[in-house]
Amino acid sequence: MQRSFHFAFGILCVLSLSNNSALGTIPRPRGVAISKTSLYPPGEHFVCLNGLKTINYLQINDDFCDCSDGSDEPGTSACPDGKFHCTNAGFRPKNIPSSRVNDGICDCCDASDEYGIPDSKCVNTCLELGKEERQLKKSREELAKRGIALKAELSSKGKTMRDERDVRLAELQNRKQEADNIRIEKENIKKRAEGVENEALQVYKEIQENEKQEKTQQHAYDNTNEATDTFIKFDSNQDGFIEIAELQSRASFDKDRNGEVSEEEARLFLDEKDRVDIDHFISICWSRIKPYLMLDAGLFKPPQFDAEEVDDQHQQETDTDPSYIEPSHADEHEDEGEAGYDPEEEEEEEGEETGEGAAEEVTTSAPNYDPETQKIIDEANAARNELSEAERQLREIEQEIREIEEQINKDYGASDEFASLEGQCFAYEDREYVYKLCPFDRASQQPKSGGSETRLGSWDRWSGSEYKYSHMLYSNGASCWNGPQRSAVIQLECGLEHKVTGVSEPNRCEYHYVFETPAACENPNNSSDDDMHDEL
Ligand code: MAN
Repeated sequence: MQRSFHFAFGILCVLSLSNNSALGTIPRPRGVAISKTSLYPPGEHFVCLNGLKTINYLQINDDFCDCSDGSDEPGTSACPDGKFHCTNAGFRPKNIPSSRVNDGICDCCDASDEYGIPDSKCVNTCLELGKEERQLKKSREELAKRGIALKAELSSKGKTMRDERDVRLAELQNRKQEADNIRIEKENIKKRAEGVENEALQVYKEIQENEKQEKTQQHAYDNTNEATDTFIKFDSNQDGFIEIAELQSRASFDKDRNGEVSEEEARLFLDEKDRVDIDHFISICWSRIKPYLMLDAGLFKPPQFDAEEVDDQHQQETDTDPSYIEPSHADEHEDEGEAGYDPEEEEEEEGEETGEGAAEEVTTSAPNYDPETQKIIDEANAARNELSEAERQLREIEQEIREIEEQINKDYGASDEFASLEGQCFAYEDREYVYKLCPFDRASQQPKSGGSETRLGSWDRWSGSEYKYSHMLYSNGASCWNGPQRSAVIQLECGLEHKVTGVSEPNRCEYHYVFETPAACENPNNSSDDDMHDEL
């Protein structure tokens, strides 16, 4: 455009918006905010706001960019990066990029940005918008007012809960001290009672030990006799040796149950020898042979234990009984295609030191105590029980202390306004799921079509960035298929009752709840408002 045209346009623009001067106020060029009027003092010259250039006053808004900061064209789109200010009287003022001036699109509610378009459809809607906004603001304020009253009740409830917890904690700490004293006393009583008991039982222990030894010896003797009798029975040619052939005639040694006792099978029972004499038979071979004879005679039935019992049993049995066969070994060998037990493993584990052959566990029954000893035992038992009870009571108190301390240290909001939400759960249903929020505990999701609840997260922390108590974070939820663990952010909004008003999953396995509660109500004056008040 020609400079002369710009100049004429400038006069038009400046004058056309200088109606304020008629009212006796300073004229304000188009697109300049009221607050910045003084930066455009009427006169012959205008100094660009960055101070880099002085131009003729009439060059303001002449649709030609003179100032490098665009300050000479606040009301046209001539300068790149220029700003146009809509006064929007009755609503909120607004700055728009000056490129939008006269572009045919209504950006300002007072239509001032489209002043150069003759048939512009833009009409001034600022009064209606202002009215709507004032109504909205009013209802927000009313909500906040009522909400804040409810929040005050919640805070006082929270404070009462905190006070009660403090009182309870102090009480529990006293009770813990008492309980600990009782425990120490009971422990001393128990120690004394057990000292007396040990002394009284000493004589019985010796008797029992002797009985056990006698029984063990008798058992070993019987076992040796049995081994000797068997040797004589098996030694059919009576040459003082048991040979392979003599075992081959006995079906008991058909380990693989194929109808015949192979030379290899027989040799296994003879300690891999061709023949054995009676001493070798008793000391080595008998412990292998006896279980097979017992099995055949139906005298030995593998007992049924659970795994733990088997372990204990095995320990006991192997300690005392070299011939003990662990039942599970039968299964192992069956897996390998063998039909019966193979005691060899046991023998290897147990060593071959047993000269007595297979011996059974020797047990002794509990002795009949004389009345005085029985009384001492009963007293020791009572002391033991009382100590256990005292320990149990102490543990219970300690557990409650831990729980209360955890609650006392929990952050329930700036004035404990969220405290009473703990222990409650709030549900929200969408098309597919029922979502649950149990504040300070967890967030979860359950399909409506059935199926179990999925944990979306456990209470982690307050996570609001501007105001800490505006958001809650629940993390470490159930792992997402091929993804991270689920987590949920709860956005808190002011409302007159506690309720979840929406749940979404903005990213896979990341959930967003909106939860309304009076505890989130704040005084609206605290929230920052725009610079609109003077123009409303
Ligand atoms: C389930 C729900 C969904 C989630 C998928 C991820 O279907 O927990 O919310 O997106 O698992 O595999």
